[in-house]
Amino acid sequence: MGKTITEKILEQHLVEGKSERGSDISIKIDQTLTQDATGTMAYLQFEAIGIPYIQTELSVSYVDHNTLQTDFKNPDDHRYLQSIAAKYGLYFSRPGNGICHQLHLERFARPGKTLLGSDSHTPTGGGVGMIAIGAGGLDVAAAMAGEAFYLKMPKVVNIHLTGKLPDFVSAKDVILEVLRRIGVKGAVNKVLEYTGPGIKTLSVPERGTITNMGTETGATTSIFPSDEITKDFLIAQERGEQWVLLEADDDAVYDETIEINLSELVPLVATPHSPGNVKTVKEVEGLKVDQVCIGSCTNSTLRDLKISANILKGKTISEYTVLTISPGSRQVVDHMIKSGEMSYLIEAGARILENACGPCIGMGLAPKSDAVTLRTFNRNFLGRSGTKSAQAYLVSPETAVVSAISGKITDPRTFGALPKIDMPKKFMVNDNMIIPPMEGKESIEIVRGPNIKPLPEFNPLPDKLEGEVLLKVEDDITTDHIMPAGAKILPLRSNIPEISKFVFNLVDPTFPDRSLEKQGGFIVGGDNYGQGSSREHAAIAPKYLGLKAVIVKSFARIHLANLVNFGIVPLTFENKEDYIKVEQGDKFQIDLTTIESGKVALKNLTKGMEIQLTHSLSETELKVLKAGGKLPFIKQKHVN
Ligand code: MIC
Ligand code: SF4
Repeated sequence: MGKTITEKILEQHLVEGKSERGSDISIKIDQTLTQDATGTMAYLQFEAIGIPYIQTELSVSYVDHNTLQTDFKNPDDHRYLQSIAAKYGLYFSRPGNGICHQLHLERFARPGKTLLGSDSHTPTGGGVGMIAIGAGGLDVAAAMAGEAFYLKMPKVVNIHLTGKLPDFVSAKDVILEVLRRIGVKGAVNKVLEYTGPGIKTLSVPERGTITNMGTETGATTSIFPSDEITKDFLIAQERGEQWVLLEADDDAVYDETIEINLSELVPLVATPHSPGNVKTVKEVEGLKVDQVCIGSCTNSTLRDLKISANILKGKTISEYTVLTISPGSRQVVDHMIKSGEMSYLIEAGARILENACGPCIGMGLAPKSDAVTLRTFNRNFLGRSGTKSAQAYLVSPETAVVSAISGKITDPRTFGALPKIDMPKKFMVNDNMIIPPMEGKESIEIVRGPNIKPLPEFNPLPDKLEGEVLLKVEDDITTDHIMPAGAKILPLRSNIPEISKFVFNLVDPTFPDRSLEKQGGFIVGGDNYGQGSSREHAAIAPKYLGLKAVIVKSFARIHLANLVNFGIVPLTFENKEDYIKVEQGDKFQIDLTTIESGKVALKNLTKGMEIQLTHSLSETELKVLKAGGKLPFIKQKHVN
């Protein structure tokens, strides 16, 4: 029987388990990446594991999230990360160099390899035919220490592309079409694998846009084949020798197939406040736009900036609209400057920002009150822009710039002829802002600023959990709800006591105090709890406040793993209808002695009823939970 690309790579990297859909497996990780907002915690954990040198083929520490330096905290963290990289043998990408996923695709992603990144958009690497997975920082720290990565053998969905994108319709519209069809929980424990003649019309950066935002479907990852187009991209990045051919067999068996004819696609938009609320641009056309932001790891490639610049050439943006550009990397900027195209952006009135995440994560350039903000980004969750009353819409660069000119949401196909852009045969490669692993590492001292607080320690799991339902929430709660980001909170990522004061800040700001006062308790939620970011702070900080278990209809993959990693019990209602039988303030008693059987009884003492709970935890995950989390679990292993 033929194999999918996903199976080929996973089987080559299999450490434990069987290559059967749904079974628990572990795989060897070749490469890791971290960014600064998750990296500080990941490296504190790596230090705690106590391994003298990284065990991966390649690990890179990027700085791209916390680049707004309003005080000492972020620059102190950057120094810490640089000293860690030097001591433990990592590449260090300096602040200003660009966004981790864009840079990794340009400089390090390799077909056929596995990559684990402490950022949910790590699947961008799937654009060159690698299995690139987002995970919590502790899982990445463990991978750097040589531990295998545990996951469920995913189902593989064939996204079969035919045709060719019409003018003014681009890669972003492809992934928005996927989201329109399957929604934000349509691909949990699945890999989206792209096949068909249509893929030959998509360059690697365009493929990267699609695999990047595949994260918003809940997918474990997304992947394209490694073909001649991949080869040309790697040659253009002076990495031609790293190319290998990697395609699915003709008789590969997929669990599902989604047919997309690229020729039939139209400009699409994700409306507030979910990437899954997809409409055609035509449906929302005419809405006045206050802010347009081009950038983020989804759409900040040279292709995206070139098309934006050439549409804007000789025009001026609307007097009511602010336009920001945050380029993906220095390579992109270098090309734009040398070709003269950067001037088109500047002359049109764009505000050029740093090569970093920037407004995507509310790090500056928050929109005005009640603003309509049109973004080429991948997430439009409530409040993420930094302004709670703002309405964020996600679109392609083409729709974004045409709308910036008109000052209202505009179907870009009304613009006229699509300007032609020339892509270089060779990229301007300059790695002088990536510091390679150094010699003489033993003598290197780790530099810690006062904002870096030691890791909190947690106890092994007891047999019985007792407490109150501290919060009851709906479906699709994101990690941005649980542990918000933005310019004020992100600098506290290496300080758990401080950051925990902001848990559920947008939902119920009384949560941290109530939780501490009651000595912890439970959260009850709906479907897809914890979707979005990989930030393990959405588990560590609530754990610090005393959270014992989360009981929901269903979980998003990365958050579920993060809960286990920090000893919070993730349970689901056996019967989803039981969700309505529980209220905030109810007193619970949960008996964990039967957890190995897959079932757990919940006594609702307030309502005087028993509710059956269940879970999907593997044997290893149960052991991790019992040890009180992954760090004590790994330490135990190294001692034994
Ligand atoms: C995001 O886009 O939400 C982030 C910020 O990149 C996160 C990581 C983090 O919270 O640090 C992600 O996507 O994993
Ligand atoms: Fe950065 Fe935004 Fe990409 Fe997250 S989604 S890595 S914040 S650019």
